[in-house]
Amino acid sequence: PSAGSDDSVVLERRTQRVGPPKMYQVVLLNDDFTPMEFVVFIIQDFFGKDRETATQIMLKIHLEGKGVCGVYTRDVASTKVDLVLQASRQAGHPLQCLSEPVE
Ligand code: NFA
Repeated sequence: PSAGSDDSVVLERRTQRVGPPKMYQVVLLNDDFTPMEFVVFIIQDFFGKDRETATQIMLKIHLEGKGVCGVYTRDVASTKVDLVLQASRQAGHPLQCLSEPVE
């Protein structure tokens, strides 16, 4: 750590990072209340899937309890989670969304 002119602490990476960044999968969880059509809409709009693929993912979540909607770098995954939760609450649905490291 080194002090900047404003005394704020700056952390510098001193090792070279080699290889791809750690990836995070964004997962939707099943619940008894969110309409299937709303989940399909979310998967299409926020994860860029076509209607058929979105429907397959929604049904997997419905039947198995959870399903991966996409895999992204940490910040993008975190933003997807925030946007999905915001849209779901705004629509009055309890849909749960989270991100977790791949592997
Ligand atoms: N289980 C919900 C229903 O029967 C549908 C659903 C699917 C909800 C996937 C959340 C995630 N209406």
